[in-house]
Amino acid sequence: MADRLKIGITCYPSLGGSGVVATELGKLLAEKGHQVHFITHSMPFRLGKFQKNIYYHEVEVNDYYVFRYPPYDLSLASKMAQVAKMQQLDILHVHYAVPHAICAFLAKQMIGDQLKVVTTLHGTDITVLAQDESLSDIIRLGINQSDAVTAVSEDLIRETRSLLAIDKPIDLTYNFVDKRVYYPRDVTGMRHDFASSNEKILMHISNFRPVKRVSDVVEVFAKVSAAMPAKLLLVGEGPDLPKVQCKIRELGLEDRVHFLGKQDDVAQVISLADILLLPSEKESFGLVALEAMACGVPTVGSNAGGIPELVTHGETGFLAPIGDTELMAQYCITMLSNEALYKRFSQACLDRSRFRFCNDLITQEYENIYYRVLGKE
Ligand code: GMT
Repeated sequence: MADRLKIGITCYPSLGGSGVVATELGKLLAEKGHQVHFITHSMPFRLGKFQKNIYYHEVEVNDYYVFRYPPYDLSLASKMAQVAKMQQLDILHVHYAVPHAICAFLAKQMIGDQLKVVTTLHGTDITVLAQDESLSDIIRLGINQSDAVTAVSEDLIRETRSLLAIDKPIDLTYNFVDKRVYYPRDVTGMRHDFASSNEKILMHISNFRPVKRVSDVVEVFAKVSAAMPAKLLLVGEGPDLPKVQCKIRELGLEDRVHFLGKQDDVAQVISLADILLLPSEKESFGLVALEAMACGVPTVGSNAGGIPELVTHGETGFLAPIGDTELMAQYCITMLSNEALYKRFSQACLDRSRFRFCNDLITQEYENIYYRVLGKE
């Protein structure tokens, strides 16, 4: 049995994919016998029930009256150092360069070189923030001072190198799904609540930020539903929701679209769909497409960022240039009007998710990185 480690994890506890990946990874590491300490400003939303080997340390921000802005980053760095010292952490694994890699760097200055820092880049820290000149130098510092850096796609590794001129090796660690949670669920009964038996279900799940191009989802759906009976299920909420509601009204689609709001049981909800739509402008990986894939649901979307590394065009879904809603709709119609073809895609989704993106494999990849930086290979 390899060494059991003490690992601190910091992430945005309430934020989409990166928070999910960080939390699920922590749970899996704890199951394997490592001691995992979450150091975050609130309880990670996917942490769930009590589990052996998992600890939560809340970062409290000092609101001293001379501070114009409460110094969250300094409180986090101090808390990381405190927990590292008290619990004798081996590793601080931070998700997102800003501010977490910088805080970990500060914590390491307080603790000493025996504390190793692993930083995972998830996307917008690079694709958006690294383009802001006021932040690029500090992001570069956080990356260069980490003992290991991982990114969730080859595309994100390339972007990090080109935007920040980073030479340091960056490990590829794809997003993953827990195969005990993500598998095709039997939702026959529930499906009738949303669509009749001759209707296909298209679905989109996101935080409705502009980068997700949810208006394209509506355009694709309008074209598909003009060709065959279909319903659209929209899951999640966010800044673009009012604009999307407006577009649905403009196109007269109100009676064919259901808004489900935020949902926790993604595996159950996604199993309702025939196709997941992901037409994003930027997407470093696209965890939701993997969640769909693991439930046997193919994706039709854009070829942005890391999506093509996940969705194999013509095998587990179809990808089109960003904004090409005509082509995306054609792809949906092709798949949905040929049952044999659809079954082949659905099976390929199950095989690929289990083979390349399963929890055992990716957890092992992270563990190998921890052992490497600790010199315990
Ligand atoms: O996609 C979002 O808006 C949430 C964002 C996040 O920071 O949680 O997701 C990013 O990280 C996920 C986990 O690695 C990736 O699967 C998403 O593709 C990535 N989002 C973007 O790059 C826009």
